[in-house]
Amino acid sequence: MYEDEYVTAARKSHGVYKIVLAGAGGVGKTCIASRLITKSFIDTEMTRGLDIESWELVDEENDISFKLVSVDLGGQSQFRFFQDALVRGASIALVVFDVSRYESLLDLDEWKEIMMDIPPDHMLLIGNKKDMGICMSLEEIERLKEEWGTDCVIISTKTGEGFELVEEFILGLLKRSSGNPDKEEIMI
Ligand SMILES: Nc1nc2c(ncn2[C@@H]2O[C@H](COP(=O)(O)OP(=O)(O)OP(=O)(O)O)[C@@H](O)[C@H]2O)c(=O)[nH]1
Ligand SMILES: [Mg+2]
Repeated sequence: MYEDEYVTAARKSHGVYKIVLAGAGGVGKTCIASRLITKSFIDTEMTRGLDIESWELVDEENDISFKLVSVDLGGQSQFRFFQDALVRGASIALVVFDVSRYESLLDLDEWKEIMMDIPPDHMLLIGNKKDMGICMSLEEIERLKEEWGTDCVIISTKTGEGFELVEEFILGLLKRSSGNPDKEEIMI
């Protein structure tokens, strides 16, 4: 066994977690998922209904790893009829809007209903495309946070600005959930 493989095998694994990405078409969900996995910005095409990826997230500090399965939902409304079922059992939800496109904020109402079974502290609102300029007020973003009962981060997946906040949110939640064996089961 090579040293790297040995280190990976010796690291304690903390189960499999499902992470859902939701939000209007074109807001950057697939780019966020790719950046989480590859640590770089990869331009993508529209998701036709659903994309699934899996990867391992390593917490170097505590030498533990988490297996993540991302369920990246296509934002176009024609796919909505089968997406409710795909949200079930998610440990984490990233709800994305585009800070440079006001309509993407209005589309979140529809997603709120779909995501209603996920506890608010397991959700993060993400205002993406900060590099394109922000066309909504801070008051509107505060109102959104209150309405959803969640935190909200403003980031650019393209430049990477603020992206560490998304990674920190995910790792923090996984570390808190890892003591709970019920969270180790996933449903897709
Ligand atoms: N300028 C800028 N463009 C971005 C950013 N994130 C994503 N994009 C671009 O936005 C477009 C849509 O990104 P996607 O990740 O495919 O969006 P999506 O939400 O998955 O879209 P659907 O699959 O249709 O729901 C692509 O052309 C990306 O390159 C960002 O932070 N800044
Ligand atoms: Mg997509």
